[in-house]
Amino acid sequence: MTSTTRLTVAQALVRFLSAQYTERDGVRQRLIQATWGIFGHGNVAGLGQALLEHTDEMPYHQGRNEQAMVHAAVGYARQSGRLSTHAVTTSIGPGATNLVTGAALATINHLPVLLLPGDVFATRPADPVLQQLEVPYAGDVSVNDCLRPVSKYFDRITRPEALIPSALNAMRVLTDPVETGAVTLALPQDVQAEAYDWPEELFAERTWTVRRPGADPEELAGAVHMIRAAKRPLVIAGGGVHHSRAEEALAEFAETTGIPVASTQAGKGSLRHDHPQDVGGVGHTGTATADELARTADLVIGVGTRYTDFTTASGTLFGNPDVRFLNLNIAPFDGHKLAGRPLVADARSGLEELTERLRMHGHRVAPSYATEYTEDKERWEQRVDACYEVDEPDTRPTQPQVLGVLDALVDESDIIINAAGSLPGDLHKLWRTRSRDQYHLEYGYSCMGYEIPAAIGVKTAAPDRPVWALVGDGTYLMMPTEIVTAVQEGVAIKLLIIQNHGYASIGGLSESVGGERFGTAYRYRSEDGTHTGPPLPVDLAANAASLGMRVLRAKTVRDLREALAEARAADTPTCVYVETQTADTVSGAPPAQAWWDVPVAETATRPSAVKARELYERHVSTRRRHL
Ligand SMILES: Cc1ncc(C[n+]2csc(CCOP(=O)(O)OP(=O)(O)O)c2C)c(N)n1
Ligand SMILES: [Mg+2]
Repeated sequence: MTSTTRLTVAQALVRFLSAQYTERDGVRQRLIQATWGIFGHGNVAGLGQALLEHTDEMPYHQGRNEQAMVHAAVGYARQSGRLSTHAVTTSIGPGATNLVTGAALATINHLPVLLLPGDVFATRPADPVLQQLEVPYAGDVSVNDCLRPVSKYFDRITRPEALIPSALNAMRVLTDPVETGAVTLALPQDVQAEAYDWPEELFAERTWTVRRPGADPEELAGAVHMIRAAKRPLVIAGGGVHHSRAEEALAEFAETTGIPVASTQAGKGSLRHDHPQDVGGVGHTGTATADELARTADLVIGVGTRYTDFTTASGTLFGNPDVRFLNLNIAPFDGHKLAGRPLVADARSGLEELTERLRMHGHRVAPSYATEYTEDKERWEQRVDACYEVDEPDTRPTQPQVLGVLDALVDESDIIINAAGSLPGDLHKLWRTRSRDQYHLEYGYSCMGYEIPAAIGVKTAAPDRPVWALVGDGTYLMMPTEIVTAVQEGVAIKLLIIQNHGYASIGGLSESVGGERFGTAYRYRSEDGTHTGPPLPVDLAANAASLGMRVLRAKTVRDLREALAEARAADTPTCVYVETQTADTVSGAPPAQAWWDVPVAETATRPSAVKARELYERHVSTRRRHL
């Protein structure tokens, strides 16, 4: 007879989770390292009690906002190479639906996170319970069903024994490099507290191998043939290079073949910025070097990329009439994009196999091609230098100058985190990435507010490294809550707030599409009813200080140098606050080198929109559908 243990569903789940491990390349680690939680109706007596009872096996982190807890878990998972993550438990109702944004972000970015929202009573003794949405036509729907489309696996545990297959499936998906993303186990609160006789084997240590599938021989042979036939090949490195830890394999591939490597936001840092084959960011926020190579490439080799509209300049970037795509991707769905030839494999395995074959053939690009991109790259570097240059250190910096000051301060150990605003574009064009994981941009969901909680997650995974959250004023206001968490736990994140009184990025975009910056400045309403009055007297530095952070205010470039150096050396959570020049205008970085499709009004009375539409139609006419 199998021996059993009598535990509640919540207790069994916590014990089960604390015994799950991942393994890849001979390294084994805990899959669910800790659990974040905000308690309320729906988890306080179930999972809350279980976590209290098992604090030794399952560390608990207290958060302030459910969405932010998911961001922290995602930051931790990304920094851990997707081999370890956190769980997040919430109450029912608003606590649960606050997870939706975080879940979408995790799923889009292929980052594992386990969500454990409380749910309405399975036994329905007194509907509606507090915070229950009643759906008259469907008794089995709760607000947690909002999590279905943003989850890679969803189950509702309406009976204790259903936890067994469901928990195993949840682990399968979290550790599958193709499938991984948000995984949701909705837990009706009566079931959480219900006891059951669990088979002991459920709690035995279990190791999930994170696989590295190699390429199919025919696909590989075809890929080698395509590369050997190409005159102007270009690699586009995406986030899959990092997820697979394929940076060294990519460097070897690039050095062997001389093929230049451009990168997406998620892939930046795949090669160090000073690697001869690194040509920087590609697409709408890319460098002139990479975008010119993309325009003229006859073969684009996508490695671990989803080809978002930023990367393809909304279908207008790849202009060579003969261009073909070869997509090394572990997910067939992405491998087939742009009617490309798929090479379905783990990025590292696939690159190693390609390099070996191409080396056998002694394949290398023409020296003239290498000279061309090397010289172009040198010209772009001079533009970066010009953006960073400071003539008058006693004036307010521009945003690129802020990045220049940070650039001069950091080394390989620093990690910079950002997700939205004008910073992603500036960073993609300008930032000189010094290590494989220095550039932490969340640009799959580009979610304002990701930065601060993600920094806590990253710092938890990399406690000895300086971790910087870079935020605009709009982003800061969206989610400053987790500063309190960093202060409480002594997580010494560094926060850089860039104040420009509103949404500079969207303001610039609005202007370019005939929107006249409508609704994008943080200014008083003027007498004519528009938001064009003076800037608001909001003091974000005082706000951060009120939440417990040490705050350094920098008025000039000179102050900023000192403040950032002091923050870098600090071992408590420290914020640097700086106001940049030219409040409502563009940031001062080089303009976009490629288009991005934001449809402009087809009919309008205001001349700005009419003019913008003309330009829009010209761009649309250059779009290609690759077949
Ligand atoms: C949660 C969320 N809401 C809205 C947006 C759309 N959006 C992108 S950037 C931006 C403005 C960001 O302002 P700020 O952080 O001050 O940066 P700035 O543009 O001034 O550099 C907005 C509203 C978003 N990305 N995320
Ligand atoms: Mg701003």
